[in-house]
Amino acid sequence: MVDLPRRSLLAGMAALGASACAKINDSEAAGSLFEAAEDGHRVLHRALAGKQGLAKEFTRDQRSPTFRGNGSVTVADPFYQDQLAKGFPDWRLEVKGLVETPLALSLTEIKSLPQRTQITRHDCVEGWSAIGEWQGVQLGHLLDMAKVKKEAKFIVFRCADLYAGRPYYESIDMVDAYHPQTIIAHALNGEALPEKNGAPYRMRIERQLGYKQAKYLQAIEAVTSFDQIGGGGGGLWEDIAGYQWYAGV
Ligand SMILES: Nc1nc2c(c(=O)[nH]1)N[C@H]1C(S)=C(S)[C@@H](COP(=O)(O)O)O[C@H]1N2
Ligand SMILES: [Mo]
Repeated sequence: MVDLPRRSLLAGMAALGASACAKINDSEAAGSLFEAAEDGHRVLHRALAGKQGLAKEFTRDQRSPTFRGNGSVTVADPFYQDQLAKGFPDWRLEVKGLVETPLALSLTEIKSLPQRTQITRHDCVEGWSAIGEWQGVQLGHLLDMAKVKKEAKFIVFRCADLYAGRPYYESIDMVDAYHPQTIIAHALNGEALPEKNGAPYRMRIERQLGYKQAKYLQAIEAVTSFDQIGGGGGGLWEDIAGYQWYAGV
C-alpha cells in the first residue's frame, strides 16, 4: 500500500462519517444514504491508494488457464459478425464528445500506438476472479491525441452489444481515465481478444470491478455529465440493478 499522509486518510474517514450521519437524519433518503456511502468509499479508496496507485500485477505463470466470458459473450449485430469473421478491417473505434479532434481509429492504427501489457486480476461481483495478461493502448494516450477539452469530467464507453435488451455502456472519471493501467485492450494472453471477452476491444480499468470493464468497445465519449445517457446511472448495471458507479477494488 502507498504511504500516505495520515491527514488525508482522516479527512476521508471524516467525510464518510459526516455524510452518513447527515443522511441518517433524513428519513426518506434511502437512495441518498446509499450514494453517501458510495461517495465515502470513493474518498477513502482514493485517500488510501493515492491518485495513481497501481493495482497488483502478476507473473505469467499466475495467469488463469482460461478466462471465462461473462455477461454478453457475443454481439448479434450482423455488421459485427461480418467484421469478426474478417478480423475487423472496417471496424472503427471513435473518440468523440468534448474533444478538439474527434478520432475514428482502425485496429491497425490502435496496434501501432505505444502499447502497455499488464497481468492483473479481474473481480466480478458475482463471485469469481481470473488473472489475465492484457495488451493495448493507454486511454490517456488516445485522449491526448484527441485533445480532450478541460470541461470534460467523465469518459463514457459505448459498446456494440445489448444486455437485458439495452446497449451496454459504462463511465469513469478523469482520474481513472488517465490512470496508467487504464488501457483499451485488443489482446488477452498474447492472442487477439476472443469474441467472448469483447473483441476487438475491451476496457481494462484495473482499479475497478468487473462490470466497469466494458467489452465490444465502439466509442469513447468525453462528457460533463452522464445524467442524460442510458438510465442516468453511468452504466448499465448501475441503471438496472443499482450497482455502485464507483466500483473501486
Ligand atoms: N459490453 C459488455 N461489457 C461487459 C459486460 C457485458 O455484458 N457487455 N459484462 C461485464 C461483467 S459483469 C463482467 S464480470 C466482465 C466479464 O468479462 P469477461 O467476459 O471477459 O469475463 O465484463 C463486463 N463488461
Ligand atoms: Mo461481473
